[in-house]
Amino acid sequence: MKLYYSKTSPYSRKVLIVIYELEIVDKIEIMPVNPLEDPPDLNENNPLGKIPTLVLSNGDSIFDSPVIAEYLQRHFVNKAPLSLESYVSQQRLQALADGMMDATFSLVMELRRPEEQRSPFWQRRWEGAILRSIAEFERKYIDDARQWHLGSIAMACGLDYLAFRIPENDWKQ
Ligand SMILES: N[C@@H](CCC(=O)N[C@@H](CS)C(=O)NCC(=O)O)C(=O)O
Repeated sequence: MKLYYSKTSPYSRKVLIVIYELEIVDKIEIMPVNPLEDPPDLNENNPLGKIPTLVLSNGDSIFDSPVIAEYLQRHFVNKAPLSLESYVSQQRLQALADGMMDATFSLVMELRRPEEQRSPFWQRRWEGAILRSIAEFERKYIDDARQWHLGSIAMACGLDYLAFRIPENDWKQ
């Protein structure tokens, strides 16, 4: 299997942590790419041109990161299924964390544009989504932070990405 990946992508990082947690790092070839350079082999495997993208040995490709993470867990580990409530709770946390990554990524890209091309409306919306997500992590998911599952891994990656890209947010406060 081959994983298109970048060190600075929080979604790729989430998948890489799952790979380490499952102890399958020797089964996956990690292919560092910059999706913004439009690498043709990435685009062939994922029409969206996004990372992470996983390519299986039969040539099939899998995206996006929640689907890859679930595929790896189910393919490599034969665990008893979670109750519906636990599954939905973990998936909800992952969706919230991924959404916070989306808002952070969009904000970072917006801040790289010349000032006169930026949209104050969208900046405010993304900042609002980030702040509300952090509040929800603290209010609802603080106990999840003490156990490893897909939701808590996503939460850790989202918060660390925010600290990396927008340090002035200072979420630890
Ligand atoms: N929902 C996707 C998001 C993936 C994503 O947006 N990745 C970014 C890198 S952090 C990317 O490849 N961006 C390229 C682009 O937007 O063209 C996932 O969870 O995998």
